[in-house]
Amino acid sequence: MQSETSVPPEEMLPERSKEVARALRSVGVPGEIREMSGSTRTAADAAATLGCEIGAIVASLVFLSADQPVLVLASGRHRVDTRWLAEQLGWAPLEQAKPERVRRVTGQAIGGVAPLGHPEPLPTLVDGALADYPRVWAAGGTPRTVFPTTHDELVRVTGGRSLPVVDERE
Ligand code: 5CA
Repeated sequence: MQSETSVPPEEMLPERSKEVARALRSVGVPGEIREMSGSTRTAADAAATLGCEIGAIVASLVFLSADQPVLVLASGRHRVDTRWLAEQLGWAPLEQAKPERVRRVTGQAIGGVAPLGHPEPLPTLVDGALADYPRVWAAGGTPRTVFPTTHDELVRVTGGRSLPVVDERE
């Protein structure tokens, strides 16, 4: 449960998470990375481990549009409507990046991809639905690490664009 999560000193974190912690600090984010005893590999795992709503989990998903990577920070309650989203943006179709490509562009493995702390910043889209929650949880670089944040903070630290990722008229 959230109340039981302890914030370890940064040097105790896994190597991948230290990079995320440094990136967070460099943009002035107060939330600290926690290493959980349970899995946070998927949004469902993270919600169960943290004891929060699945919608308050941030899935950090890498897609390719015309082979260019783009990071979509989606609420765990949404399955990104790639066709609709690409149409809204006037972009070439979006396809999900394969695991090797995800690792190359983020330096992190699927299940632990964080919104930042990547070798090069990625163009980022932020699901507006994350604003429904006063606090959301994003991965901290590994499948057991998370940090608390907000929709607005994610937009700020990624230089991202907030928009719906599913057609909400449906
Ligand atoms: N640690 C949690 C958030 S705290 C997390 O990473 N959740 S996630 O939803 O962003 O990560 C799992 C996502 O990885 C899945 O939703 C799926 O979109 C993606 N994924 C899983 N397997 C593959 C795969 N083989 N290729 C590409 N993407 C995949």
